[in-house]
Amino acid sequence: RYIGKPILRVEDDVILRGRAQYVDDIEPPGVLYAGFVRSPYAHARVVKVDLSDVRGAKGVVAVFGPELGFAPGGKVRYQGEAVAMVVARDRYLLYDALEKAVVEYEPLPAVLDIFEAMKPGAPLVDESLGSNIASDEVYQGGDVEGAFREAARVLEGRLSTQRVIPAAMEPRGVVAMYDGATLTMWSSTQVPFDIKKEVAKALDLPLSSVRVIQPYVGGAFGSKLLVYPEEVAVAKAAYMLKRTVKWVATRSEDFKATTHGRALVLDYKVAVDNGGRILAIEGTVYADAGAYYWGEGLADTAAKMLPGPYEIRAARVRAVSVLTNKTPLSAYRGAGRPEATFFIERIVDAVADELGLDRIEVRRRNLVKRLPYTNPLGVTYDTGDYPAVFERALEKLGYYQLKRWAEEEWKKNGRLIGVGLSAYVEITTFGYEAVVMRAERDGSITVYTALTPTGQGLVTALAQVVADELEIPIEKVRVYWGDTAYVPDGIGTMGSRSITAGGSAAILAARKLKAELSKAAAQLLNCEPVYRGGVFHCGDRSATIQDVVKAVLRGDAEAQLTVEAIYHAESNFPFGVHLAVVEVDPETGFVKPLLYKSYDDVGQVVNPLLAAGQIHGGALQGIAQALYEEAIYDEGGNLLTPNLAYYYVPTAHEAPRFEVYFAEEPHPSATPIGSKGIGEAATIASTPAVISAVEDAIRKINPRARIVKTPADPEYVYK
Ligand code: MCN
Ligand code: MO
Repeated sequence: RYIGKPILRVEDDVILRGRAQYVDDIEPPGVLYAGFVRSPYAHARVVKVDLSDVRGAKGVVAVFGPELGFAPGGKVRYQGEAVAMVVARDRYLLYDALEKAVVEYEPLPAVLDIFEAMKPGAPLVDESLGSNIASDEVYQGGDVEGAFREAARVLEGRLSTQRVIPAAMEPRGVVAMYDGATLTMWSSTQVPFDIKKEVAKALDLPLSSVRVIQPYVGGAFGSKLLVYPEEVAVAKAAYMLKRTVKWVATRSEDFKATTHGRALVLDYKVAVDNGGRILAIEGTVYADAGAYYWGEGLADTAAKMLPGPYEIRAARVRAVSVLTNKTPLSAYRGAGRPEATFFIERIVDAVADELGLDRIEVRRRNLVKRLPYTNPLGVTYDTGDYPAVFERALEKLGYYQLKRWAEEEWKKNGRLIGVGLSAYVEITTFGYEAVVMRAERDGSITVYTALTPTGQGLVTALAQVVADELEIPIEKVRVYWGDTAYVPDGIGTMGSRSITAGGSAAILAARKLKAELSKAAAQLLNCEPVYRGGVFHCGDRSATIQDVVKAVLRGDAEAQLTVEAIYHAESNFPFGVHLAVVEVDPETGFVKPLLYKSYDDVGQVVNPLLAAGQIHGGALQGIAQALYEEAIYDEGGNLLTPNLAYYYVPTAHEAPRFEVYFAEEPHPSATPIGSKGIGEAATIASTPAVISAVEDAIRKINPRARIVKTPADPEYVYK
């Protein structure tokens, strides 16, 4: 069996030798380069777009203005919004030509703060809405008023998470080629099927004549799961010019033109009894949605997951998404769950402190005791045993030993070391996923998946799953992804759904293929064969997959050697406990993460090496969220962190030491594969664990310190 083993990534040979093709490596002969004229203003009326000098500039092939749908409503709503597109035969000439665009703007007052944006008379980002509130929903359940009446204590406060920039190593980019019959696109995306549908609609082409390929992608983190205006515009240009057109964002362009993440704020009130039991929670989650409401439901997800893994019997949480003159907000690794987890974990720590109880003990008292469990906002957590996993995690992570060690270091050496812990429950997996599988004449198996890996190692994981199901060596399985020509439809890689939804589809396809091969083998061997280890047996006679395929292809049998399976997945809910150890420099407030440990129950672990990799990368992103990453705007809406010189993305150097554990007795999901997602778990659990650790450290010198926002950067920690 391959499932459960730390198989090395089959992707890496290609990637590490520099042979993987990313969008910008795709250079068809005669390719033209597209670039965008972007607004320097965060909010302005577009009075006039004069592109005559651009049209006359050297190397320019075509110029597209507002007619292509840029600056809808005649105004720009965030710095970096496109107002025109230029296509040139050379990249350098393109950037020279872009500077020749003359756009006359009438600047409008920009609104940057969500609370300002909600005030009557605030400048409107979208006049057609009549206010800056793009969405406003209330989620509730249980007797909230009763719980507050009964409460021994009521705690309230505001918690906020900063806006961050996903900053994938590879910026977005797209190539579109039109040969008069087929429009073929390559995009650095998570959603080739969505692009295909939207482009076909925009150009009024049949779906069958649009093909979208997702080549290797250097990271996405949720920021490539929308169909972006540039993708449609480049497709239109290629179609109109009957040429090949490429656009690849520069880093600073990507920082403004690709969606940002987080930026949620919670105002809360909790009702607690004297034993630290949380009876009810009431509050509002606000999202700083940016200039367009693209990241639908982020505040809503955070609201619905706010109770976390705790049995809180009543809740009323409002979710409000507020437009501002910033880059639109959308999914970023965890998309609502990191914020919900940060909020509830901060609240639980506050309850413990307020009542003078141990933070662990308060968690213990509040954890959901029996699964499945429906939280007061209607979300049903599927499987698990939170109390047992929690206790086992405490042991494995060595929480109390580390606390003692930190205390000794403080007493003996004056070191400010803090230990923090977080527990989380999150939602992973949704929707359908498709797999096409073919048995080849040499007995090997070709698998086409609609998943869209961007670094997770899914080619390896799917090969493990298929090799196990067909009982054949993994070398006989080849997995292809990211081409709408080979799979009818699919959703893609997001929501930590891939191995659970796509792996389950692969299991169903392998079973179908086995059944078809078995039918053919029965004809060939003249009996009902038994399948074992890739071979059909009838007494002492046998036929390999290869024999059967050859027979079928010779016309000896009627069988389907290409099968297709679609799996519709229900969501599942991983649970885990993460721990962080940090050291604070009392002179500067600088925080150094020393150690990070995790214990997760994600059902069946398919490949512990891949899963651990997800913890490392995810935790590092969450640590940066806790300590330093931040998209900063000035009051005019200028992005002051427009590139990697000003925006701090963590590197290996900033990483702590990791110890990653998975539950010895996992609780599987109700899917053929039994896994739950791990792709976002550490991004979700790490921020609150790190913040709790920083607070633990600084309390040694300031017992009343309380961290209520991220990032806890040196300036904030020092205060
Ligand atoms: N895995 C496993 N056992 C499990 C669950 C997962 O071995 N029980 C393995 C899988 O085989 C896969 C990896 O862990 O190799 C992640 O699987 P899964 O949890 O199904 O998540 P997805 O593959 O759907 O990945 C999406 C997830 C999301 S939503 C974001 S955002 C994110 C993330 O993955 N973006 C990433 N991790 C990323 N990692 C990289 N390198 N780049 C990104 O852009
Ligand atoms: Mo994601």
